[in-house]
This record gives sequence, C-alpha cells and structure tokens, in this order.
Amino acid sequence: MSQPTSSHAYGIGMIALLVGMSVTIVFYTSFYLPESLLKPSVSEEILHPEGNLIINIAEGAVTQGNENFVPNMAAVELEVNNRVVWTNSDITGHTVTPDHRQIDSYSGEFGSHGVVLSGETYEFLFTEEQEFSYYCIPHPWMMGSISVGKARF
Ligand SMILES: [Cu+2]
Repeated sequence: MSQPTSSHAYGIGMIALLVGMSVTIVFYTSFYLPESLLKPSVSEEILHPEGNLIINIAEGAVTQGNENFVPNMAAVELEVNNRVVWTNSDITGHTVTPDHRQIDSYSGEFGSHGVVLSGETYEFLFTEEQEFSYYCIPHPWMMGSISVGKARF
C-alpha cells in the first residue's frame, strides 16, 4: 500500500529536480552567459591606471564668476589617469552632470547620483576614448569638459 505512494512521490521529486535543472541551464545560457560575454574586455592597465586625475570643485564655486571645476578642460590618458575623481572643496553641494547622456561601455552611465556634498567625491573610470562636456545642475554656469584619449608616449 505504501510502496506505490512513495515511488510516486519519488517520481514527482525526480521530475521537479529535472525541471529545476533545465530552468537553471536555460537561464544560464540565455541570460547569464550573453550578459557576461557582452561586458567588454578591458585591459588590466586601463582597469588599474597608474594614477587618478583629480578635478577640484573649488571653494567658492557656488558663486558665478569664480573658478569651479579645476581643471575645467581635463585631458585624460588611458592607462595613465583614466580614473577621474571630482572632489568637492566648496561649502555647498554640486553635481557632475553630462550635457548629453554619456555612457562608457564598461563603467556605464556617467554622472553623479544627485549632489556631491561638501567634502565628498565622485569618481568614474573611463575605459575608452570619448569627449564630452558636463555642468552642475543647480549652478549651470559651472562647466567642464573631459577628453579621454590613448596614452601619449
Ligand atoms: Cu554647483
């Protein structure tokens, strides 16, 4: 009496296991694999550049006419200083916002998430050549540009 019930339960268990495994395989091959293959391969030298490029958000940047992003036209060299760090030395918060949507295929969308508070930083790793300008949303006269190129040597 109990024999057929337990073998039935065993059968259902096996089917559930097989279904679970095939779902996992389908998920892995159709979602996970393509996603990981899509991620561009970036050289170690670019992932770990020799140094950072620091852009200072100068004290007093909040006032129109004062220096704000320093340097405001930054030349970034891949493998040298392609990690850029904006440091807010002002007493108010500022944003680092591209004029137009700017995407690095490795690091994703460029721009600070909201305001960079006084004393805080925003950093971004550039992995490919690109050129664009950016500004600060609350103080649109604050403008800068970034030009990322290959190392010059
Ligand atoms: Cu600002």
